[in-house]
Amino acid sequence: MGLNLAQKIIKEHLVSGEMKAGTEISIRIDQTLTQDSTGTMAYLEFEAMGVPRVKTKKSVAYIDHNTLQSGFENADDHKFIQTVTSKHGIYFSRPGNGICHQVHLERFGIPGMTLLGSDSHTPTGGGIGMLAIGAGGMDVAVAMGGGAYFLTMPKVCKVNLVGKLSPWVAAKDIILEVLRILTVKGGVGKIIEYAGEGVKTLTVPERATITNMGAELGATTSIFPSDNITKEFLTAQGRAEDFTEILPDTDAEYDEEITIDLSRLTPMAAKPHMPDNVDTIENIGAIKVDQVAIGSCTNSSYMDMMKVASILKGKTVHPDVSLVIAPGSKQVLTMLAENGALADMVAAGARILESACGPCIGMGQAPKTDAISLRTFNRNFEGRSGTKSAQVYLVSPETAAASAITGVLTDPRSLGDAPEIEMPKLFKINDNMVVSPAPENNDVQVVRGPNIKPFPVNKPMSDTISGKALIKVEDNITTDHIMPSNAKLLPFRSNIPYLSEFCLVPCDPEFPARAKANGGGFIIGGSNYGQGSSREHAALAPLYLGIKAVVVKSFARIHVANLINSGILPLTFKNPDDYDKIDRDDQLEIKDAINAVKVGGDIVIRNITKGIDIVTETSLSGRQVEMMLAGGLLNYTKENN
Ligand code: MIC
Ligand code: SF4
Repeated sequence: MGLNLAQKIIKEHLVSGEMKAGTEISIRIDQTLTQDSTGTMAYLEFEAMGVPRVKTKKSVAYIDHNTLQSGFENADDHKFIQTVTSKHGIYFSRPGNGICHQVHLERFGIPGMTLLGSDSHTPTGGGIGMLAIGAGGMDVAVAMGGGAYFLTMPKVCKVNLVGKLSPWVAAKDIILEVLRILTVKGGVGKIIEYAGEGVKTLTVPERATITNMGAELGATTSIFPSDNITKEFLTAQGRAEDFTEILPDTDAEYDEEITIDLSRLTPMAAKPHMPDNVDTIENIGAIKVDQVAIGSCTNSSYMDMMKVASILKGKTVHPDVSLVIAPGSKQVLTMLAENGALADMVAAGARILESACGPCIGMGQAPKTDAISLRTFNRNFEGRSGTKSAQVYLVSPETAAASAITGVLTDPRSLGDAPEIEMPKLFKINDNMVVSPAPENNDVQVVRGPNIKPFPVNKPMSDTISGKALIKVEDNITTDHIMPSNAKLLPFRSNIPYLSEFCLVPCDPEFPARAKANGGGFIIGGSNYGQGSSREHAALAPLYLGIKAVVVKSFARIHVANLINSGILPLTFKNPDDYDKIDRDDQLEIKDAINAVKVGGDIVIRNITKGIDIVTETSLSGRQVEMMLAGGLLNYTKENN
């Protein structure tokens, strides 16, 4: 039987397990990336593991999230990361060099390699045929130390692309269509592998837009083949030697398959407040727009920016619209500056932001009350923009730029002929903002500012787990709900005690106080609990508040791994309707928990308040059982060294 692309790379990197969907495997990690808002914690954890030097082929630390510097905290974190990475053999991409995923794709990603990143959009690397996976900081720390990455062997879902996109229809519209079909939980436990004739019509930046936003499907990762188009891209990046062709076998088998006819797609948008709430621009109609934001790791490539510049050239942004643009990297920004496209943007009235995440994670540019904000980003969760009442629509750069001029949601096809933007034969290459690490056995002093506080470490699991149901939340709760991120909170990513005061506050402002007053307890949730980001803070803050178990209908992949890494017991209702049998403040108890976790399968929760038993289950691997009993990955690693 032939292998698909994902299986080929996994096979090449397999350390343990069998490539059987649903079973635990572990793979060797070639490269890692971190960004600053998860990186501080990841490097504190790496230090706690006591490994002197990274063992990967290449590890890079990016500074791209926390760049507002409204106080000393961000700058302190940057210095900590710069010094700790230098000491331990990690490359440091300075603030201003660009968004981690964009820069990594341009400068470091290598087809066929594995990449583990402490950011959920790490699968951007799938655009050049990498097996690129997002994970919590602790897993990335382990990988940097040479440890394998453990995951559940995913099913592989083939997305067969046929035909060719019509003018003005973009890669963003393809991934929005996939999201419309599969939904935000449709990718859980799967790798999305793109195949078919349509693949050959897509450039690397277009492929990267699609694999990037595959994170919104909940998928383990997404991947495109590494073919001639990949070769051209790497050659234009001066990295022809990094190219290898990686194609699926002609008789490759897949667990699932869907087909998308590119020629039938039209411009689309994800409506508030979920990336899968997709409709066509035509159906949504010409709603009035207050803000347009172009950039983020999804749509900030040179090609995207050139399209935007050509739409804006000679025009003026509508007086009722604020247009902000953040080119994805220093490379992109330099090229736009040199060829005059930046001048076209500025002349049209665009407000240019630095090459960083910026408004995507609420770091500035919060829209006005009740604003309609069009964004080329990947997430439109309620409140993520920094304004709770804002209505965020996710659109392509073409739709965004067209609407910025007209002031209403505009189908770019109404603009006439689409611009012909050529892929550059040679990108502008200048890696002077990447600092190489100090040599081995250096005496670099790691600089720690006062905001860097110790992170919480759990205790070994107790045999009786009891406490109140401290909160009960709905389906599709995101990590932005569990551990919000915005301009006020992001500076505190290395200060869990402070952050915990905001844990789950968007769902219930009293939750942190209630959790503390009760000495911790349980969280009750619906399906796809913890979707979105990779931030382990969404597990560490609950840990700090004394949360012992999270009981839900289903979990998102990275979050459940982060809970286990923190020693918080993840349980799913055996019968999803039992969700109705627990109310907030009910007193719950699990007896004989150690044995139950060891044996696996059913775990009974006694609802003492209601006098009933509720059957839940865990699907922990042998290693995860050990981790739970030890009180998390750090304790487990120490015990096993
Ligand atoms: C995001 O897009 O939500 C983030 C901010 O990049 C996160 C990482 C973080 O919370 O720091 C992610 O996607 O993992
Ligand atoms: Fe940054 Fe936004 Fe991409 Fe997250 S999704 S890495 S915040 S640009």
